[in-house]
Amino acid sequence: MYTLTGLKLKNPTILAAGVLGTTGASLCRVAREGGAGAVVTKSIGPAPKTGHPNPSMIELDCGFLNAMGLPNPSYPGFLQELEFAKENSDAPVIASIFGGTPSEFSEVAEGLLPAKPDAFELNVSCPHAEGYGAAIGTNPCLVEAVTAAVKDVVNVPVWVKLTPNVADITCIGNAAESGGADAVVAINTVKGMAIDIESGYPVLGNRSGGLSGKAVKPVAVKCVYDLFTALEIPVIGVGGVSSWEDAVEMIMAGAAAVQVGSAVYDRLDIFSEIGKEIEAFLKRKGYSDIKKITGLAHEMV
Ligand code: RRO
Repeated sequence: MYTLTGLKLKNPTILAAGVLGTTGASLCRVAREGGAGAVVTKSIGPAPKTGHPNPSMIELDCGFLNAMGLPNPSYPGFLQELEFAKENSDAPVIASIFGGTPSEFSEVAEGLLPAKPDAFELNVSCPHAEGYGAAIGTNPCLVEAVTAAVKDVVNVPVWVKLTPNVADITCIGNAAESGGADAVVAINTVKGMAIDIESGYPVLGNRSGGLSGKAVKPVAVKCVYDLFTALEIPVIGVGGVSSWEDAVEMIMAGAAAVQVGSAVYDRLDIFSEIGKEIEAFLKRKGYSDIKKITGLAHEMV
């Protein structure tokens, strides 16, 4: 068992917010069949949202480019799904939420409380969500205010998911910590674009979007490395993790736990596989537990 912000996890590998977090059934499946240590929902907001026009997700050689556009049924529309996930998952269920103001964030958090999520993840970092996401997450004052507003109304852990699309992610991490965050999650997707050269059209319906998958792993590792030094609270690493070696790299940069997003579309049991292989690695190297390698790269001078 691993402990993260007071939650007990069977392994340190967590489903990242995304499409598989859209229903209670899919969340449970990732927890039970996939062996995830915890699962995070798709981001839920104050009002129903259809999202950006198709195509909203494309696969590139180096990862996925998406501009889903925060599609969600709103917090009243998601409550039953969250209740189902909570009743049937064998792992903690984290509610990812978004809003356009601190009071919208606290409204959504309060609205989901009846389903008893184990923690909240505040999405202040979607790169293509006018008025939401990075519009908040690139402004330290807003990040602090949003975090404090949610901390005021809930008594479960609050994680804040950060954008890499800033000059210095540690300023934003510091703001989340000042607002009372229990952990930060780094990183959301990296701004990107693809153009079809036959027609000249941008491929995504929204023209631009966010890049995830293998290409972003070095960006995520550097963000986690910097946040580990700057903050007292745990850093949860996410971005391009598709193997146990990637997970260990993220942990050595300073991650207390790791989220997996894009790679789950290849195989659901990636969570149990990475969890098992991390244990085997620790044993082989003679480390008693994961804490012994968390941030290890910082000691190598
Ligand atoms: O729904 C999305 O388009 C989306 C979200 Br909420 C996010 O946080 N990150 C992303 O790349 N896409």
